[in-house]
Amino acid sequence: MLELYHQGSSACSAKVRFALAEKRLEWVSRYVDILKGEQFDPQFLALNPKAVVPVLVHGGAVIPESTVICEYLEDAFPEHSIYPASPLERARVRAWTKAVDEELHPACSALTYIASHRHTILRHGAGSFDEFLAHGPAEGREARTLKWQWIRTGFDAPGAADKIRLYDAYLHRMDRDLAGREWLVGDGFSMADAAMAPYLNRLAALSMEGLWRGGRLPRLERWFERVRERPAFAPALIEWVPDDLANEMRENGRRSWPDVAALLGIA
Ligand SMILES: N[C@@H](CCC(=O)N[C@@H](CS)C(=O)NCC(=O)O)C(=O)O
Repeated sequence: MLELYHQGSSACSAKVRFALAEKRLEWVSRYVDILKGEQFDPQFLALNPKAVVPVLVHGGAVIPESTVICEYLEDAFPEHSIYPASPLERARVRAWTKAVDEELHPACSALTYIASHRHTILRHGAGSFDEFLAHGPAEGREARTLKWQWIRTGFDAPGAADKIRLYDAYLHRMDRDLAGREWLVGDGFSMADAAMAPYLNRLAALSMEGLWRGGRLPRLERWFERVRERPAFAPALIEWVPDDLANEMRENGRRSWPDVAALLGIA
């Protein structure tokens, strides 16, 4: 049995759900509400001391890290492959997934917390976050401290503007790489597309499609339309987000858009 510890709006969780759906694999949901602090429950910390989702449990074996999980799924269930066959194209897919893990995901966390999640967490009462920052394990501490600054101070947090510029730089890079092609690597949909899709979807969920619409990044706009048309897209990326959270992200994002647009010089 495949069990996935995940959360609706988490981009890393969405990536794994997308891979599972494209590979037509059945899985059991273990929902962890990270906006209410459920990632700090001792049972979850025993699975992942970093206190982040997703975590896959397969036959009792615990596998953290979204990219590692997707590679594991491909190795363990080669049918309906989402990695290209050629070594060079596989390397190109990995270059995208590495960039997501190292740069794009932290930039996305910053924007999401600053533009929306901070309001949700502060409304729920930030007690468990405070407590966990004081007593949590060393693993993941740096990321938690940063997150706390985003929650407390929003756009004024140190480095926030650089993270938003970095996010935008990735959108430009995708648009450039999509010149003359439909998918990011090779001739067909691959894990590179599955890895990037949640980050476009996040911006759409935050009412920030102006980052690519209106002729700004037309190849990226068409790519995202193709991704959205895939049967796996809505079940994996849309339907797990609770309605109240989706509404909150849309409205909070709309209010934050003028700050983001001004920062990036979008009229
Ligand atoms: N490198 C990890 C990052 C995981 C991560 O940052 N997960 C976020 C959601 S996308 C999380 O659980 N955050 C918990 C929190 O905000 O406290 C992966 O790819 O799985």
